[in-house]
Amino acid sequence: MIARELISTPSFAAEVEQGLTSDPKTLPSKLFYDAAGSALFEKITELPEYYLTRTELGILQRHASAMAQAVGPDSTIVELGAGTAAKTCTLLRAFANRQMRVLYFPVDISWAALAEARERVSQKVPQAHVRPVVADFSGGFGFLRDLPGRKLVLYLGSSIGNFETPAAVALLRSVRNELSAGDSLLLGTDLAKDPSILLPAYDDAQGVTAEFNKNILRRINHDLDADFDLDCFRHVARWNAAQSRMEMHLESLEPQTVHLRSLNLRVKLASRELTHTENSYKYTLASVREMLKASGFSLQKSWLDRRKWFAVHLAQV
Ligand code: AVJ
Repeated sequence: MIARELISTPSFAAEVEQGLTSDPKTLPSKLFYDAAGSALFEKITELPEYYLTRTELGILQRHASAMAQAVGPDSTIVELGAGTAAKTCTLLRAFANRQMRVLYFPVDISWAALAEARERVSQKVPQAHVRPVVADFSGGFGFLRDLPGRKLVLYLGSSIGNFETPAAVALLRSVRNELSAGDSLLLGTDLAKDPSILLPAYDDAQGVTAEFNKNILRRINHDLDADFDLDCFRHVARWNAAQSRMEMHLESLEPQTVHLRSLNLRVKLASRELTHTENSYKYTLASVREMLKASGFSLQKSWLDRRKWFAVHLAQV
């Protein structure tokens, strides 16, 4: 595996300190994904209310060969935030069925997830050559330049939705800047829909999403020797219509002071005070087209499920 040094990445401690001393308080959503958080997210993807993963998988299954045809032969497939590559096998198989050479570079911050991805792909699509890359996006996308051939970059799961538009455009633009004419991007985005569908997807009956949200406090307790009492917080999911995004917050249930010993920091929280932990933007075809255009891509085709809940877009450099 290829490992990258991430000198410019602010540390977990620095990001937590920055967020908890801001007004309003925030904790960046990327901090969710320690081993426990990643396992909880996997559980979320299987919840009845969380339609995103299975809807995107349905789109990929139904349209994989059309996608492979639109992309054309002999592409090197690079997946950003590949995780365990559960959804990607369908697509890789469609490429393999068209007798194209399939070279697959899953990129992720988690070495363990990549090991699983490699295992899964070699079992399900034996024709594929898998080359895992350990990298964090805050280190840039320079690794794309080193990869051989015409490239198809996959960015699935509406992961882009965690970024506010300027940051999303900056991310896509820095991907674009490492690509050349003829390369393409396959982007998965959740779509705006009735809040009666969105709210339960981010506040499920079993409380898995609440646990996922609170796990960030557990992680801070563990990694920064802090004393958050998880029972003194409530998971809050909100639809922000003006910004077209779902938000997650942690609401303090009482006035309290938390001690983060490793940072020598005491954080005061008022009763009902919210700490913002995640944005999850919900797009329209027009807003995706706009975002891609601003990033130097041109939207070629969008595939949607029947209910128009999710979309997978092919864009050209
Ligand atoms: C992994 C960012 C796509 O925003 O839906 C799931 C994360 N947060 N439930 C999303 C998440 C709450 C997820 N993404």
